[in-house]
Amino acid sequence: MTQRIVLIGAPTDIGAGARGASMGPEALRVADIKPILESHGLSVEDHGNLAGPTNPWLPPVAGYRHLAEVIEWNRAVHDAMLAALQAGQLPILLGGDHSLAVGSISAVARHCRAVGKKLRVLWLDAHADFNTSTITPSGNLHGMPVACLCGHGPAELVSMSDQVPAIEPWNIYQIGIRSVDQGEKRFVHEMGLDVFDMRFIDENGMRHTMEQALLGLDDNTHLHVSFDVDFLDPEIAPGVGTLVPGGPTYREAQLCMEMIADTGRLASLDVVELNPALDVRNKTADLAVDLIESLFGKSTLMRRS
Ligand code: EXY
Ligand code: MN
Ligand code: MN
Ligand code: MN
Repeated sequence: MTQRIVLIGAPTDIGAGARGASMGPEALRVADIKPILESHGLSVEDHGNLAGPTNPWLPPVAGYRHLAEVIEWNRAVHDAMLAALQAGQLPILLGGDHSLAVGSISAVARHCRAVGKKLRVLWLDAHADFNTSTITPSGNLHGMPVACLCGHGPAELVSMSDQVPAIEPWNIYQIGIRSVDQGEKRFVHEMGLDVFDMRFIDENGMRHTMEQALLGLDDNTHLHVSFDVDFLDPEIAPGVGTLVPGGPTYREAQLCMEMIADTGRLASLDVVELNPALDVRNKTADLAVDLIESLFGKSTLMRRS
């Protein structure tokens, strides 16, 4: 059966520390995300952009910046993702900043419980995104979505799925991590998250890393990928708000995507933190689309089965 992909734009930078990720959905469209996926025989529908509050660009209050607006955007994302999943489609969230993963993954988790599927989340990121209001250095909610999904955060975000926590920490595998704040690090260990940081990737290679992260998937697993574009090395992906040196190279990132594609289990995707205001001639958007192509099996065309 042909996978029916739905593109859902969420043009906001409401949870970020720099302005510009609000232009991410359009940059991905300009990079031809739809025709390129269609060229591989996939069916792709573009549902356009969700609407939500503008960014008032205010300082944090009680450890959160723009909490009310982040909640509103996440409700819209949750509802759109859930509707697509219920219609049997494969939703791709075009962010927007990474705070939107709360709504996205809350919907995915809700759907998995409704249909009796196991959920595995691969979190591709330079950051652990595991801060809370008391340990955050910035108040920016894009640094907190994983903690929220694991039950630690503001009530409205923590309870967006049908159950609290929305997901268990052992169902999340973080890959590419290389910037974690002091208190955040302690909390990640306390919660027992599986983190394949850059040190692990340097020592073991991307192949072994992905073999570990994909271990035990079966026919009844829904695989969700949350792809923060700052996962990639800044040398190849300058168009993000939080550049952290020492990320995966082009080939390492390709292999990561190809190995996910090989599982045949990918069922939903977030593409977040692309910041066209900081990009160079849409280079990072083009790269993101190139990697998404691999995620949907581009390279398998070149191999004998
Ligand atoms: N850990 C830092 C903070 O919480 O402010 C930086 C977070 C950046 C989050 C980016 C998008 O993944
Ligand atoms: Mn439709
Ligand atoms: Mn992130
Ligand atoms: Mn990040």
